[in-house]
Amino acid sequence: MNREILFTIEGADFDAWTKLAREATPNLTLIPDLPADGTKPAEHPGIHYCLAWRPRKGLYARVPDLKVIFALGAGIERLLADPELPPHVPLVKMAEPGLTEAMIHYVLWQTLNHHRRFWELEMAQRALRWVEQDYPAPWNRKVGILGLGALGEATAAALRDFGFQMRGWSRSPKAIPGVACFGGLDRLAEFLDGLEILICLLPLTPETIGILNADMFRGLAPGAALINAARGGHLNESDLLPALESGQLSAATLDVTSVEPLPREHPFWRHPRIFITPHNAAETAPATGLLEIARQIARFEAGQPLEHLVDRARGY
Ligand code: NDP
Ligand code: OXD
Repeated sequence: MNREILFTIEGADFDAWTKLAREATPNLTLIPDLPADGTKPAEHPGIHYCLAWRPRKGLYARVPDLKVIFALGAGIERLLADPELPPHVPLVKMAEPGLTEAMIHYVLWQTLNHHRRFWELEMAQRALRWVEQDYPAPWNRKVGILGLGALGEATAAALRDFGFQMRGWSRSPKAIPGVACFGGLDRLAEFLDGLEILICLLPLTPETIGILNADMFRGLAPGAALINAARGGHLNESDLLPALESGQLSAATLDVTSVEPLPREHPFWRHPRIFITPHNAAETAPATGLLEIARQIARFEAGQPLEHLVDRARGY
């Protein structure tokens, strides 16, 4: 099998990707969508697969034989919102070991930051203060993850292995050894009750927009910490500063914000207990991402169902 994939990723180094594709698998050839000389975009008859991230005007009309769209990342809300997205072409979200591992590392880093209040030690150093700190054992720390998909489940398992007392919430019920799982809206309050660190790894859909809000914060343990590594739209941003001021939340880590890059004048930048990272919690690793696409194409061509297929009605 040798398959051509239309490469439509803006800002990516096409030659570097091509080299990685060659190293990762001999079975894929990347085809650039836009001519390097800036001339009129080409038509791509006979190409069945494309790798996409941000919507590109007029793209799909130029790929008349398209059979599957592979998203470069896991969060596909922008691709879904594209009015030109062909309704009958399957859209597959990315789930691959490099992306998952990076997310585990990010969430572990920040979970430890909040669990041990390492951020307080950094502040103490800046103020030349020698402080004493107490902290519970990880198995006495209640940590919960909203979203138990490709990323949430692996992250919950990793934090469990670090000893944390783990809970997870998803739309449908799940069973993950050593993680208390709660399925559906009716079990949300039970999931939240007494949580000390809340992590968001949900997709952004009409049902999850603004889910991180004052109501949710009130359901947590007083002084809980928030880690949002999903999408800025999950957080009702006007609820965050009051929650930090009242002590309902002790601190928050935001990898994502409603406007990115976060404008320089935004108060979140300067808040001593808000930790901002520039939407870099996890990225698809090109080599393993391409291998995953090759695997999915092999399944598809053998008549097996695609995995991580986006359900357009649900929005993820
Ligand atoms: P998946 O689609 O695999 O999993 C989504 C999870 O969320 C599933 O467990 C699903 O439940 C649950 N869910 C969806 N809607 C609801 C709802 N209304 N109520 C309860 N649970 C719900 O996604 P991934 O794990 O691959 O990725 C999650 C998100 O992480 C992405 O959509 C993206 O926004 C974000 N992300 C952020 C990155 C960053 O760098 N900051 C990098 C990569 C991803 P069920 O299992 O029942 O379907
Ligand atoms: C993703 C992302 O969704 O990088 O994969 O944000």
